[in-house]
This record gives sequence, structure tokens and C-alpha cells, in this order.
Amino acid sequence: MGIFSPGFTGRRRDANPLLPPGQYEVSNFPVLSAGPTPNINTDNWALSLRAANGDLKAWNWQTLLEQPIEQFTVDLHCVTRWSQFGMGWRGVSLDHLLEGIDTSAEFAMASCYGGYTTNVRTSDLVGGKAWIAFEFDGKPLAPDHGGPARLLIPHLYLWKSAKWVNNITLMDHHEFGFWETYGYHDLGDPWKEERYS
Ligand SMILES: Nc1nc2c(c(=O)[nH]1)N[C@H]1C(S)=C(S)[C@@H](COP(=O)(O)O)O[C@H]1N2
Ligand SMILES: [Mo]
Repeated sequence: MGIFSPGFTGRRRDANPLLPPGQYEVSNFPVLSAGPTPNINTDNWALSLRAANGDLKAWNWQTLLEQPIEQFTVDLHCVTRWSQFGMGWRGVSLDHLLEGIDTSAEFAMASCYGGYTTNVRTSDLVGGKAWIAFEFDGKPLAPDHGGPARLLIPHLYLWKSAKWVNNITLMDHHEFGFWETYGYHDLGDPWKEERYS
């Protein structure tokens, strides 16, 4: 067994087990965007999902709200080191939106109004882990946070949660999204500190 200094064991005892390594807790939900906030009217908002075989499913604002809506509470972790706990959202599960779509393709790319992209694994979108979220803290999602609707993948660093998302394409080949091209990690698991590649 190793020898631990009192300071080290003390920090370990105090450490919040909900906080991934290298993160600190905030409660003000910071805004981080690579460009300006696009002004999106729900009258002409649209979301499409494309399978690797070309099959397409699409929703407008009205048909999105007709889908089964889930209320869920999650912790979010940003690669800039803030984490916020117990955030209450409403949205539609990607499991539901992907019903009838062939999800055997390994890779996925989310694309947004404004041009931002981010790549994930299809396995990160299924299994109750990802939503198209349109309400936070009991209110319509603010434009700065991706309103009217954003992808939310809480188990990955927040850059994977594409704001103003309007398409997700499943692919048999790998591609990098915007930040991934600049050296952010391909996968982005905060518990493994997959920050940069
Ligand atoms: N469309 C779009 N989505 C985006 C971004 C962006 O610049 N454009 N930034 C990403 C990054 S780097 C982070 S940390 C989170 C920040 O989300 P927030 O502003 O709601 O905190 O959004 C992610 N999604
Ligand atoms: Mo970020």
C-alpha cells in the first residue's frame, strides 16, 4: 500500500463523486458558442435524421412537439472545466426519433443552423442517453443555449451537445466535426478526461 499524506486523504474524502476529474461545480450555466447565436423562428425550424442508407426522417416544430416528451434531470460537464448538477430539461429522446431508422452505422455527425458540426458515435445517441431538448428549467430553451432546440448528450463533454441542431447523419465512415478538427477529442468522455486528442 502506498503512503498518503493527510492532505491527500482529506481531499479524497471531500471530493464530490459526481464531479469528473479536473472539473469544478458551477450553478450559472455559462454560455459558450463559436459564433453568433442564430435567430431561428419555430415557424420554419426543421430537424432531419439521415441513415447511412439514405433513409430520412424529418420534423417541423409542430410534429416534434407531437412526439413523446420526456422530462429528465442531468449533470452537464464542459471541457472548459465547469460542471453543473441537477439540470432539469424537457425534450424528445433520440431513441424515439431514430425508430424505424437503420442505426447499424457506427458514426454520426450533428449539423446545426449557423454551420457548427460535431461527431459522435451512434452508440452515444441510443440507450436513453441523448435528447433533442427544447425546455430548460421550466422555460423554453434560451437562444444562447441552443433554442429553440439542441442536441443534449449529457454523458459526453458539452461541445458534443450541438446547439441549434438541424440534422444528424449516420455514417459508415469516420469524420471529424468542428472542434474535433481543431484537436478536441474524438469521443469526449468526461470520466476518462477525453478532452483533447
Ligand atoms: N451550434 C453550436 N453548438 C455548440 C457550440 C457552438 O459553438 N455552436 N458550442 C459547443 C460548446 S464548445 C459548448 S461548451 C456547448 C456550450 O453550451 P452552452 O452555451 O449551452 O453552455 O455548446 C456546444 N454546442
Ligand atoms: Mo466548449
